Amino acid sequence: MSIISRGFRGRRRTPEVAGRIPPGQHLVNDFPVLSAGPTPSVPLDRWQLAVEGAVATPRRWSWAEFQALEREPVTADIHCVTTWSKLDTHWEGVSLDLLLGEVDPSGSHLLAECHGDYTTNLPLADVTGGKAWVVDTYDGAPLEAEHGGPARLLVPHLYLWKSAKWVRRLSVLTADRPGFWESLGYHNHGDPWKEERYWGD
Ligand SMILES: Nc1nc2c(c(=O)[nH]1)N[C@H]1C(S)=C(S)[C@@H](COP(=O)(O)O)O[C@H]1N2
Ligand SMILES: [Mo]
Repeated sequence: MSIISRGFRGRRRTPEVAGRIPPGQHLVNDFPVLSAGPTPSVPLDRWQLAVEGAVATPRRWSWAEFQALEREPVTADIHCVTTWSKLDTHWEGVSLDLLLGEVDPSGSHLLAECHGDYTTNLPLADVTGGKAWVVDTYDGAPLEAEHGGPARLLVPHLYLWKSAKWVRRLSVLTADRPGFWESLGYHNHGDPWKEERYWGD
């Protein structure tokens, strides 16, 4: 038993695991909290998700309406620019393919806006095709407020600052516009496999 657990917790990684850790990242087992400001408290009876901007038919969902949308389980590896990565995280939520399909977007980019004024920008190509969700469940339980509950964006193929917590509006843009960290020197795109950490990377 002790031999098994020592081997399991040891520093050596199987090639399978090692191949899932982007350059400059290390594995963590806990789930660090990174927020630029205080955790907002968002009562569910006032919660809304708006998808609007350069779209044919802007939409808003109440919490009850959002719960009635088709949901997907998501298992994903997540990577924070501060160098921690976490493998096989389990979430549940609504695909951005579904949400954007409801509004008929005509733009090229998305700006995610949050309670607490955080924003982040993404090309539409990075949030369509099964790559992004608005999630409200982590590990089978309602998403904790410090991790973005009631609901957050999840875009696991990009550094985690793109996964906006406490999301309230997804605005389709006809031109790119840097968000909070992108205006402060973080890379505009944020692909962990290319180490797109800061402007100029
Ligand atoms: N609204 C909002 N979303 C946010 C942030 C934030 O400060 N505010 N921080 C980002 C950063 S830098 C990271 S690494 C992740 C952290 O998510 P976690 O706290 O659930 O680990 O959330 C991202 N989403
Ligand atoms: Mo971050």
